[in-house]
Amino acid sequence: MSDTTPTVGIIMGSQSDWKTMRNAADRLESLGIACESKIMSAHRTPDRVEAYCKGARDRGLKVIIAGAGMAAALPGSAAAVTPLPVLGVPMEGQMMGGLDAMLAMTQMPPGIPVGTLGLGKAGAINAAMLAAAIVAISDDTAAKSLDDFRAAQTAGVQEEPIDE
Ligand code: RP5
Repeated sequence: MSDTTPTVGIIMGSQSDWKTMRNAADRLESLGIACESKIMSAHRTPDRVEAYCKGARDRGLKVIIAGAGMAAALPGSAAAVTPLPVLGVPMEGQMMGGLDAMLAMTQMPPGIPVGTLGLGKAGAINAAMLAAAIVAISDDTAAKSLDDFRAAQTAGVQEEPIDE
């Protein structure tokens, strides 16, 4: 761990999002970057979203990862009240496979951005990788961990395919 104080906040609209968002938490843990995971909803618990996001920078967070599905307003709601970078992870869903959530996150009005990742597990993992890169800008331990991870990932790719 570069520190035990969380530098990444993972928020999600529902318990049902955790099976996806835990992939972000797991990747950050494997990188030794402290994070915290919370449930809050733009629609069901708006006061919780506002309180958490307004206080996020003062508590030491550097970036927020927000996962949500359906109307997927959580990342935008978070971005509206914090100056921290907000990375959105759209949940895969029944409506157009989750495209509804992805479009909701990408179509932010100019001035309040959400950095939207891909759908589901891949998006959650890449949100963690991007959050790690943001933290690494000002954290040498995190930067070394990220460099090591990427080098190991590269080394793990064989040159020739094998029959499976
Ligand atoms: C969104 O509604 C949540 O992010 C979740 O993806 C979706 C469904 O929520 P539940 O009905 O499973 O609680 O706000």
